[in-house]
Amino acid sequence: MEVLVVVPTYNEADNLPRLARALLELPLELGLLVVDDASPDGTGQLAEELAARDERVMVLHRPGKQGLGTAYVQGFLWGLAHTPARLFAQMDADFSHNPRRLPALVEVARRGAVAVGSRYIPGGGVKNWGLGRRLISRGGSLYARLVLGLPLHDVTGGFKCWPRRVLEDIDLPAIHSNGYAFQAEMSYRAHRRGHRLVEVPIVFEDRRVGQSKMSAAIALEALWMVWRLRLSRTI
Ligand SMILES: Nc1nc2c(ncn2[C@@H]2O[C@H](COP(=O)(O)OP(=O)(O)OP(=O)(O)O)[C@@H](O)[C@H]2O)c(=O)[nH]1
Ligand SMILES: [Mg+2]
Repeated sequence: MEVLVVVPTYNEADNLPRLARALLELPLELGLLVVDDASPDGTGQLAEELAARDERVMVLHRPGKQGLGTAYVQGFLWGLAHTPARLFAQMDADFSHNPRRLPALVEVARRGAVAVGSRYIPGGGVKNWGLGRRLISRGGSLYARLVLGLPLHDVTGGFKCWPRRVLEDIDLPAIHSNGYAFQAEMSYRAHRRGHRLVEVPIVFEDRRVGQSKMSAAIALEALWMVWRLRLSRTI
């Protein structure tokens, strides 16, 4: 296995089997690690069925919804300890991240850089987002880029591919942020440790029209989290 793809799931029964198929058909030597938080819709059971049918699929079950950040941290730590993968990818289960873009991310990570899927460079974009959400997301990334000095135009995206040695170097167990701040914190840690970050254009597709978890409270929290990262003495 060259690449371990870590996919956190919470109520993704409609998406997970299709996503697994799309990933396993790619011309990559990959493993798929599903990190499920006891999804009430039975996603965890579906993941077990996929794992029974294909040895490339693995499942971590957690007892309840604990957030996407800790799911990734646990998934990466498990993969580092239990697989020989040289690269570790992360992506959403809901097809917001097109599995067909994974090879492009892998290609960059093979050369030693952290590959960061980016909506805000030429060739990238978003579908199904209104102007308000676009402005908040783009503005938030610009703000975080300036405060943190990150060489990224998309700081909150979650479609990335990591070389093993970078994950081993950024003190994963020390990460406690969840949500949008988690994506920024991972990239910031890698950047601070001197690793190269390279953006790869992706088109992000929202699964739902209208319904967004983005709120004024989340946006304000993100503004503060960026400064918490910047002022941290241990990163
Ligand atoms: N294990 C785990 N996975 C989660 C949790 N929250 C979200 N996820 C998964 O993380 C990925 C991204 O979450 P989404 O809910 O799609 O987040 P989003 O794209 O900001 O919001 P949506 O508009 O609902 O798509 C998906 O694969 C989710 O199933 C969680 O608490 N635990
Ligand atoms: Mg989503």
